[in-house]
Amino acid sequence: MNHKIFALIPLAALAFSGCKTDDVEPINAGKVALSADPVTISEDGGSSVLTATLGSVMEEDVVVMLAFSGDAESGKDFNADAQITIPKGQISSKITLTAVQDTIKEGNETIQVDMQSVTGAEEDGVQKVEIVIEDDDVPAQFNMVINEVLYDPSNNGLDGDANGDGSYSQAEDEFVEFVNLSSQAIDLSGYKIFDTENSLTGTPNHLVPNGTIIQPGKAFVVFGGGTPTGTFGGATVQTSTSGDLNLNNAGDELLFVSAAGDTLLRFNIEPLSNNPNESYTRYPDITGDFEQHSAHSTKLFSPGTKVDGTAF
Ligand SMILES: [Ca+2]
Ligand SMILES: [Ca+2]
Ligand SMILES: [Ca+2]
Ligand SMILES: [Ca+2]
Repeated sequence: MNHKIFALIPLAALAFSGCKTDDVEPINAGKVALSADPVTISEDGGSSVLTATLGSVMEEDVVVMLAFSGDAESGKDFNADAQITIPKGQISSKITLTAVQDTIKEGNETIQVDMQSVTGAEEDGVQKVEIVIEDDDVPAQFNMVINEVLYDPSNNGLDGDANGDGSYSQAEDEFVEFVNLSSQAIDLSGYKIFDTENSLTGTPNHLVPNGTIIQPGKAFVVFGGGTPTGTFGGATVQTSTSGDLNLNNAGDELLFVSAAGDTLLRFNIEPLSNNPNESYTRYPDITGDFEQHSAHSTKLFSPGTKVDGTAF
């Protein structure tokens, strides 16, 4: 039947060559989104790049007017243009927001950036970003986020082998991913992770070893156990000191507690208890709400990296 195969190949090739990529309009064509990077900056010379990105290029300039709110004041605590212009034919444009140094002990301050108006395109839903200015006149404040949690690794073959050690284990492949949002390194020595059961007994599921320092913007991943194998985006990777994070698929809570005993972060699994066989991740990373990982990726999880696989 070889002749049939030979007959089919040219037809398939013709079909592909006749299909231009610009035949298909993206669903966000004519819409503009806003992002900020990084989302935490130091008062001491820090800056963040605000980017307006179109879903498709436009034939006229697109002008995005920004509105700043929050407890940081424009012109006093930071400086930024209130306008981003995307020239016609370009997909995006950016401005830089810069922190203003002072000697006032005001604590960390927050800037909310919203789109006040858009000319030449349409705001893609509600676009807003939040930027924190870290005061360098007071001791560094804790500023980490839980970005991804896998409490229900898939038991289908090795689909759930999140720690990459070549075997699936419900207890070992569970993980939690943190990101240090601070512009300063943080020493997590003696910090603890508890689930609900262990918080009652006082024995942590994980006691962070001495000397665990997470650099600014970098990720920290704790697996239940096993032998984590891979690069994990260069994240600091540990396995739980108890051998089990023991995150139940329903009705459990994960607590992140400082060495001094203060509960700093909580992740409540209950609202997300639908046995997804994949992780829940913030989307967009860091700033978004928790969503199932595969909604935004071909992967079921991304320990140590952003959803798209790039490093923090
Ligand atoms: Ca200062
Ligand atoms: Ca200050
Ligand atoms: Ca494994
Ligand atoms: Ca991730």
